[in-house]
Amino acid sequence: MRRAVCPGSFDPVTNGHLDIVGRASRLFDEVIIGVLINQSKTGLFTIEERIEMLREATSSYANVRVASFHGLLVDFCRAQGAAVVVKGLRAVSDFDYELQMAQMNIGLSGVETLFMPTNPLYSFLSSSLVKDVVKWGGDASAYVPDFVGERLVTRLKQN
Ligand code: COD
Repeated sequence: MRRAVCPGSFDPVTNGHLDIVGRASRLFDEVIIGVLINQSKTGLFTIEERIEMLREATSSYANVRVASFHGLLVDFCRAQGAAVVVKGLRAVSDFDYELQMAQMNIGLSGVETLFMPTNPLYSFLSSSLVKDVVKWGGDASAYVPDFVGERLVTRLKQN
């Protein structure tokens, strides 16, 4: 079975993430979304909340599942039986760092990284920007699923 991992923070999931996951799901038998547990960084949403949103947003894909991981991405890939990491590339600015990580990952374990060009609709989109837009009352409905937008409004009102 050809399995791929789409890793990230997903705080929260955006339409840019979902575009990459959807395209990867057509190329691989199974796609595992890996949510990084980063103990040194507090997110807006807990890991459980991010997973819940990802599961809801990808429920129409029969071959996509969601799991969390900590430590090295390559160890997570090995545990999941995945030989490929799929990453979206937004701009040249993403490339430098992504290339370093991809080369380190292949050196560590032989796990390959496949880069997918972002959909131009989402080339400027990140979870951080969406949080900023919603925080200041802007309309992010083109960039996240409706239910994610609602959760953002509720959470940012509380903060
Ligand atoms: N369009 C297309 N793709 C996008 C978009 C967009 N608008 N936004 C995000 N993406 C893709 C990118 O591929 C990105 O890598 C991924 O989605 C996740 O994005 P984020 O912002 O949720 O997550 P990041 O960038 O914080 O995640 C970083 C990782 C968790 C992937 C990385 O830190 C990692 O692999 N950590 C594991 C630790 C490790 O193994 N370290 C050694 C590596 S050498």
